[in-house]
Amino acid sequence: MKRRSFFQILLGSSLASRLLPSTSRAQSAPALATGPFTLPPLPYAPNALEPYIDAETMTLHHDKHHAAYVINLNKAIAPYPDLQKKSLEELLINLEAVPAEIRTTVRNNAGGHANHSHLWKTLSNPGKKPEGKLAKEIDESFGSYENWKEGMTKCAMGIFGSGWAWLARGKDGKLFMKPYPNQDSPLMEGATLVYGIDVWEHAYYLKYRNLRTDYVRACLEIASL
Ligand code: MN3
Repeated sequence: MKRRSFFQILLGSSLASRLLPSTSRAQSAPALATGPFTLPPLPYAPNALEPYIDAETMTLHHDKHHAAYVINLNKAIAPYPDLQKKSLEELLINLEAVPAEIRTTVRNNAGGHANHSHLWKTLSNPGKKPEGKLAKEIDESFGSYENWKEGMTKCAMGIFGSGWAWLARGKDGKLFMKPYPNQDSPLMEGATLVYGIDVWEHAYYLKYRNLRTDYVRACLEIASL
């Protein structure tokens, strides 16, 4: 077969449609854009946190897992224009206002979107210890930054299955550490997020396998409060 005729056949085949860029595919790909919520870009390259977090895990975690929370949240609220006007905080603090048939979906996916959006912004390599007021508050609340890290490790290691350990600021203005199951978020209690450790296996299993403690300690090394 001559080269030219091979390409003519290829171009007419479904294989070609998968290999070649297509306008219609490019337009249909970002399902993310079909709702009020969008996936924030990672604020650094996927390998920026190595060796603590490997590039493959970071890419999958952001581009697939976080993206799925955004897509599923947009899908769930698509039939509800009133919900589309709400912020993540507004949705999560008043889940009773969300229709029962989508309440769990909104809880999981709005929580997932909020938790991950905050997480990416609070990681850097090397990590950045808190300064000023927050540093003082951590010392006052937990004794020292090192004590806080130990507390977060215990909190994260006490979670059975998937969830998060959060440092958050309660409505009373005080810092607290607390474990949350699944994608539940301190935002559900009207607290604000300070620093979270994602202990879902998708966050570490490629690199750390079953060694959750090593992963949790790595997260605390790259914490950027
Ligand atoms: Mn995650």
